[in-house]
Amino acid sequence: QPRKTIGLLFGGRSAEHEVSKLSAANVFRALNPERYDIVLIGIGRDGRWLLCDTGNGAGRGARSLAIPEGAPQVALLPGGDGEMIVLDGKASSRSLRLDAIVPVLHGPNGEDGTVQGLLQLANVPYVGSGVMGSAAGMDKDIAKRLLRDSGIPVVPFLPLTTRNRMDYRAAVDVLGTTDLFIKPANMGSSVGVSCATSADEFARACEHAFRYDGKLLVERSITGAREIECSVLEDASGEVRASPLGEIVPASSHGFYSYDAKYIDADGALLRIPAELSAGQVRKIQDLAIETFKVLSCEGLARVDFFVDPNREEGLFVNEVNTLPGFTAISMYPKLWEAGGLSQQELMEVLLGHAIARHEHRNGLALV
Ligand code: G1L
Repeated sequence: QPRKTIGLLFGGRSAEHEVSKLSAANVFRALNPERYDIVLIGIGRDGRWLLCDTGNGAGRGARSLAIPEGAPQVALLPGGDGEMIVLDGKASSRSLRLDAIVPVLHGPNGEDGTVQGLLQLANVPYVGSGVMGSAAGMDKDIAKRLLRDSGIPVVPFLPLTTRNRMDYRAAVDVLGTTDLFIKPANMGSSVGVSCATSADEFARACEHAFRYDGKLLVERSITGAREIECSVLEDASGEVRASPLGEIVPASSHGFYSYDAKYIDADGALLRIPAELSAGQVRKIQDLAIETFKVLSCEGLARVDFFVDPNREEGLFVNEVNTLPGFTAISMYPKLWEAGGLSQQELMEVLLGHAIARHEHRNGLALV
């Protein structure tokens, strides 16, 4: 097979700029150097796309990727089939062709469909969900409505907007508990999240969360539930598979006990792989993960997170979906696939195969 040129798109204006540079370094390591030339495209904090390296492998093996100040600016052209213009100076430019792009970007303008729309217009293959799946996965209100509508269990919730506020009493009446969880609708870690057990706390929690988003979710607080995660992967033929399951055991509940330091994440939580569950529960959760992936129009990859309440009859809920999950060497998504027998290199092979097959399929569809 001929070598392919793969663009890694990372950095960005989000608060997760540094996480993106770490994840991109790991994606770089996971791409087989025998098969791929890698073009590093860093998005600066000001939002400009800069050409950081063009395929001779500088940066491979680095812990994090750098975005040098003076790097030349680049642009993808609409309908350009992966052709990228490099602006070397005021009067000179050259072009470079990419066979596919891997977006390694977090949150707004990264995994919410905006960058995917740009890549779509450029007509270049890219890894992961398209505009619809990315946008639906990013907005917890939209995601939960779609899941609820399909009969997939989600924790009862209420959307709140600056135009449509609600007081504590009304929320308690609808949700049926006095313990409420308040979070911004557009996810990106756990910023802006708090809980409330009184009208005062509720007002403060909403005010706080509204600093991050014009739309909030109020949820029934689920206490004592286990957090179980499943990695989902779609191949070039469109087959969707679920990985073995993992459990996130928060630092507060595993104490100082850890049987393997490799499975402690950045927050001190223990990743237990495989999660200790019955074969029946595993099957049920894997099936729900695949169903969730399809209902939300996800493509390529997603991590689906669950709450499992062992003390309740109907205690299984989909909590959230990540269309670009954490991807450092110790992140749950690649770890779960390793447990399922797929190395990171094989994983990237499948994802790029999917990106290119989807691109060919779309270009073969009848235009209306
Ligand atoms: F390369 C993959 F597999 F497509 C890939 C790319 C990016 C997997 C996961 C991610 N994740 C992210 O970009 C991030 C949101 C964790 C970066 Cl901050």
